[in-house]
Amino acid sequence: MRIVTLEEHISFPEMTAFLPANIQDKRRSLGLMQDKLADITGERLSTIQETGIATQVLSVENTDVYLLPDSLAPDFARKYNDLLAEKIKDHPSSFTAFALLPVTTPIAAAEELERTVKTYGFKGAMIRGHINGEFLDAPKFAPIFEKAEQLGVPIYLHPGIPPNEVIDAYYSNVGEMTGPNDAIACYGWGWHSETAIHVLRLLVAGVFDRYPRLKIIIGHMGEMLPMMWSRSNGAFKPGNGGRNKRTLIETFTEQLFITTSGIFTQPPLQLAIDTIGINNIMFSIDYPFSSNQVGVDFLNNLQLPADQIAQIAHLNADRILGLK
Ligand code: GRE
Ligand code: ZN
Repeated sequence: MRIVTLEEHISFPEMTAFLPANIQDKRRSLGLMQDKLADITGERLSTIQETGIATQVLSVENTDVYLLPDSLAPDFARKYNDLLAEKIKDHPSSFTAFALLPVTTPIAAAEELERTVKTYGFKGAMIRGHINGEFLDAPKFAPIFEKAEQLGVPIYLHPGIPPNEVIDAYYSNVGEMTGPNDAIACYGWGWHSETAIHVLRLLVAGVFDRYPRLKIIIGHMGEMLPMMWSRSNGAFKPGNGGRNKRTLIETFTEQLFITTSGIFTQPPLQLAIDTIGINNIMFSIDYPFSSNQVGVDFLNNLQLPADQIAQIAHLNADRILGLK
């Protein structure tokens, strides 16, 4: 069976040299798995071949580009995307990518999206979390959505490290489990609730209505939104204070897509099928934070009809990313 995965991360240490010294000190990477994040043709390629994955879409794991001044961010993103394209060029069927965008300079970000899609065949872009405390519903980010819609490529919204104010208010004074990089703030909970809030902001700000062909992808089995589906649908109904013209269910079933990244049990997948629907769910792993083997074992052991498994494994990704 053809398998495509969409939330697979890279980070190249050689790019750190392009950050000014004062900014290198401000990096807030989780600092995990540097060697695996940098690797393309070693364990990454061998395990995708062993597990029978046809194509992985790679994306940058850090938010260093957010730290740069406007004069440097666009060039840094171009260099990163060029390096990524160079490193995967000998394995065109195994690897493609979501672009890194200089989101703090939205016009340049839109140009970089277009350049990477047209030059390298990248499949869209990944944006990580809030952008220095701002969310993508802020009007200044409109050029990115306009360009994504025009090019017909999705934006993958990945969690990012929380703002300092949130860390102080929510994630401090809990013993060892404290600070910006820990499980409660990030990969155990905080990331996922923040990403759900980010998507709900896009809904109530009317962003999906303004860009009706825009496609947003989120990972981690829908970042808890399927669990809250009917309650949130009632709470955010048109006219209840938001600018959205359509209901949450109408909007998300047309324009929001989720992946299985990092969540490999069937009950939350079944919930996602029963809410956002089988057309909107795509298999992903979250390599190297989850292993290719664990992810593919989950897929191969799913107790679902074969046509649903094919949709999750590749048919939806092929359609949404224009892979075939
Ligand atoms: C992720 O990309 O989802 C991720 C990290 C770091 C730790 C865990 C994790 O970037 O799921
Ligand atoms: Zn991830």
